[in-house]
Amino acid sequence: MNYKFPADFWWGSAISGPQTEGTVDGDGKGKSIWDHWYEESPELFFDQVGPGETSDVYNRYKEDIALMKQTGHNSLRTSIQWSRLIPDGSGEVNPEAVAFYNAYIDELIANDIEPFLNLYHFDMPLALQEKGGWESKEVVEAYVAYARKCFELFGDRVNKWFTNNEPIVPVEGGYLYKFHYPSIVDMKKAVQVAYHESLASAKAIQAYHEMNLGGQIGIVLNLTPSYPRDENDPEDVKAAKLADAFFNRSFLDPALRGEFPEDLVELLKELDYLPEYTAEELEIIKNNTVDLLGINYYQPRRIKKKESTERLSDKPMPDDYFDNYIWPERKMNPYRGWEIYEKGIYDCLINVRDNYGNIPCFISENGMGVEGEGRFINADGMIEDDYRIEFLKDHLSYVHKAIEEGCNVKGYHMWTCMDNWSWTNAYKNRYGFVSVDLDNNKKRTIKKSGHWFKEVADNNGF
Ligand code: BGP
Repeated sequence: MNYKFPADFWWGSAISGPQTEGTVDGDGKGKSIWDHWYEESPELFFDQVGPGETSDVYNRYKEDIALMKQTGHNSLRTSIQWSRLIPDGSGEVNPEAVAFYNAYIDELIANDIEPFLNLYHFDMPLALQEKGGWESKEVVEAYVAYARKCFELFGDRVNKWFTNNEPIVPVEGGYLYKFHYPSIVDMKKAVQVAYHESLASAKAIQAYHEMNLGGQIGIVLNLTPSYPRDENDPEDVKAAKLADAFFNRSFLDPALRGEFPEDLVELLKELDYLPEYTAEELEIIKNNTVDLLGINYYQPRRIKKKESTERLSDKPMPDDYFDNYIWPERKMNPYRGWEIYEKGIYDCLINVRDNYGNIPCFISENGMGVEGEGRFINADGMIEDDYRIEFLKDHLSYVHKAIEEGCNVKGYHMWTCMDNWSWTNAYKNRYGFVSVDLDNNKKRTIKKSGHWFKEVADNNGF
């Protein structure tokens, strides 16, 4: 064996409530922004199926947990749907949701799969979006009450909590580049939203620690290491540093150090885009950093100084400060169109080791989306995804290298367990260890990578 991992390494995958549960008529779930957006504007999604049509874990969780077991999981991250547990976002708890999450958690534990629970995965309850969503302080307070409720209900058995998955994405998608609801372009609001997400996360951490439940609480950040075109060109380097501030340090610094990056704050001040904040809130952020960091890594950013005159908006945008460029040596995922750069995962881990106190972390998402994966089905009905096995080996070997060099890495979760519904792409890109046949009652079949992963987990290495 070439790569042996530390004892008790977390092997598994990540999923999210909104992408897997499905809507069940009469189960009391309220609407999230995604339910609403698909209903309101189906044309934006080319009439693809919406979040009601996910893989139906709500009804099939026992079968799916058995598949997790068969694919080597000793841990799984999923999220609670806020709009399922508290249909209006604040107020009454839905007893059917409590029964469902209790049964789901208990089934995971009975199968020796440790549940990691995330509180927010892009799914703002519609009733709260109508009050401004993350733009509003009232919503921050509603989120903290919801977080407390989750700790109270499930904190006796769940010991790994996450306040938010990829908080930069609702900022980018909802307020800058129009791929999430409310789909507007307004950097001042984007900054307020980002600030409130950090504040909400710190307040949830504070609440969790005050409750003394004995587990750990962290955040999941998607990190995109930003590489300058020319390391010897100070302007390229400056542009890459700013892209890093916008998209990585904007959340890494408050979550891990309790403060916001100085260069970003300076720039926002110049633009008159600082959010509304109080000294007391900054103190809460300062004193309530995470116990644990989840890193989602898919692809890097390749950055050069601003050369184009093209502007995405009349108002300031992050893109006014840098251009993206195509690295001539880049390797592309031929089945989806993202760059694959396995060394990026190592660079993320080294960054946490060197600049963020080497706090415990794990890879909380990493994976390869493939369009048209059906073409790789063999005569026995199994998808032979050798490309995914190669992808995993390449990334895991870099995770291993980081561990050997002293990084405090506790586990690796792939995105994702079963092929699932995704925000704007529905079922187009398949990521799972297990395929889901949409034409045959969503029949699940383990892919070759799922069998491979089981061996890796059983041997704690490969
Ligand atoms: C991450 C999200 C996931 C998932 C994944 C794959 O950013 O946390 O929810 O969707 O990306 O992306 P996509 O489904 O768009 O290919």
